[in-house]
Amino acid sequence: MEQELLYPLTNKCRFDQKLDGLWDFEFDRESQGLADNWTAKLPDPIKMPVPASFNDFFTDKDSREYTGDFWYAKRVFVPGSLRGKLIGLRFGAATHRATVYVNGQEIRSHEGGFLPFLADITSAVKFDEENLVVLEMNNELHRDALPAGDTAVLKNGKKMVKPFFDFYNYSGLNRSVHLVATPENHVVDYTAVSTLGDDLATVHYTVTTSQSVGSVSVTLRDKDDQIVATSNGRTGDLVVQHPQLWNVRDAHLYTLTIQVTANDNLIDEYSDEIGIRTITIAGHQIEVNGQPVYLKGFGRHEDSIYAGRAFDLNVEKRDFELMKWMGANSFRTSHYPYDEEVYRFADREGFLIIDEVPAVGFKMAAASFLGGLDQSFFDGDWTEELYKKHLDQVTDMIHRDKNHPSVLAWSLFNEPDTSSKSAVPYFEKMFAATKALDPDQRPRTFTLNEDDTFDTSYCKQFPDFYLLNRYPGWYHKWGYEISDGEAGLREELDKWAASDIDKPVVFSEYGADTQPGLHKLPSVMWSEEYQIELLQMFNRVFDSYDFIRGEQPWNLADFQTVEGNMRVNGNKKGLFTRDRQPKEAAFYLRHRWLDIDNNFKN
Ligand code: CKX
Repeated sequence: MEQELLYPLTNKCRFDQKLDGLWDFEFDRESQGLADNWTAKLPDPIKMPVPASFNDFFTDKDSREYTGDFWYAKRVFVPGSLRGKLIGLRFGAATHRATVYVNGQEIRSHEGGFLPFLADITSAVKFDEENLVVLEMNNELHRDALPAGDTAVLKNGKKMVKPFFDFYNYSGLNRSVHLVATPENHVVDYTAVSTLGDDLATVHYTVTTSQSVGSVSVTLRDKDDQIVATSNGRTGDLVVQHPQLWNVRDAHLYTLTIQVTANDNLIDEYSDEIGIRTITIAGHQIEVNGQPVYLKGFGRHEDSIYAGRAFDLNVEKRDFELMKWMGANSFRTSHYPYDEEVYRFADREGFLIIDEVPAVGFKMAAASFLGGLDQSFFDGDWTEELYKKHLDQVTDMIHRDKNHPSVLAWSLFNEPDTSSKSAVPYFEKMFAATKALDPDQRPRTFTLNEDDTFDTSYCKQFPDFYLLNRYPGWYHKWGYEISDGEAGLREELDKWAASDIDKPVVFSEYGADTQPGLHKLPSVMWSEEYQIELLQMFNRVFDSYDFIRGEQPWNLADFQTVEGNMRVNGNKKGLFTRDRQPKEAAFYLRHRWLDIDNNFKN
């Protein structure tokens, strides 16, 4: 049960209850909790909302910046009606590592703060009683973990994270916790991949069950709840006549229902919404259902005031409304897989997602946010251990998200150091090991940052299409020199154009930090006018090269970062403020995007 990642639901065979609300919470400054029996009782807890990052609730800096071990606990009533089923706790995201105890019994540990995990608590649970659920957690950063960074010990003995990236290390139970129950013989996973014919589509499915007894039947229903195809068996084809295809900003979903029966008794049932569509890369085109698509959208963060990196349905709803208002059709889950609800929104709204694993900070120079470390990242002796965790998280991300029609591609790294040859073996291994993970064979990619150019990157052979993060006009050639920035950008793009590489290029980051309300004529950096001028510069460049097939400025909204001399209370490159109100540039870009069709350049 522990490797199962299907989204929980309640129906006549299954049970799902969110355990959100106030939990007990306590810092374990001396890492003595285990020795002092905190699994039985936290000695002096405070109340902490779940889901939430703990950091921004505190008014003292030691607590906000706390780095190390910390604990959560909650009493959970498990109804007797669930006897005979497998009982689990599903944690949407425990950042960054957690060990689960139930009634004092250790259940399992998990590392990786942005993907769900299931703890099978069947053997520990007491029915018709309250059960004590306790989590020992840790939010340190290390070079052999994702996302990468260091944990320093200050002279006063306190720990501090030193991320090799700029987003704030928001920690805690950032997504919902679910109490779930499934039949012992149950649907463990399914895959559904479509191929298209002439006014006909075939959904090729596989279903895995926890036991081999029983038979499996699969039904597909349209939005009017009419059955459009049925099939029997653990693998099979669902043939749909006159299919309504899932398309960009024109989503059509079908409900797939899997039933497991034995001797005419229903044993388990699982339903999910799927879309019928194909994704291909053809030359320098990105295609959905065989038609070229130009990406307009954003790099984003799960970030908002008070609750930090917690998933918040209200913020998500607002973000989708903003993206729709802008005329966007896509986004990247920079720099980690987001809450599953985000993908469900995107499935319904017809947005394309570049789904990114938290392989961020794989570059010592990125530590420049805190002073810089000059060494090639992949020369480090930590890469063997890191690789294992990295592959584990790519595997889980693909496992979790593979059935979402909205997922366009997998991003396996953000801005890794590829300008040293020592990156190549790591990339070779990672791209080989992940090749067959996705039954839909979506393209795989990663973002190339400023130092990793056409001339300097040793890893250009790996991606199926390119994501470029480029900052002329901001991190170099800024202000009055922006014209040289444009010239430099064109020089690099001319090289891509003249090469024999024929793959799409998407600009996945570019932008200028902008203080909302700061107006200057003529513009200066940080003013609203300068942000518009920088976007105009990039757009001129995008429109001059046919192989550029998408633009995703950094970022949808301002977000919290580490403190430092490059940031004024966060990264301000948002087109929207942190409280999701537009800067002037949002109106400019909206105008451009409403004028550009989804099939721009064709
Ligand atoms: N790219 C020079 C990664 C993002 C950062 C962005 C920035 C960088 C730029 C790399 O996570 O926020 O500094 O604005």
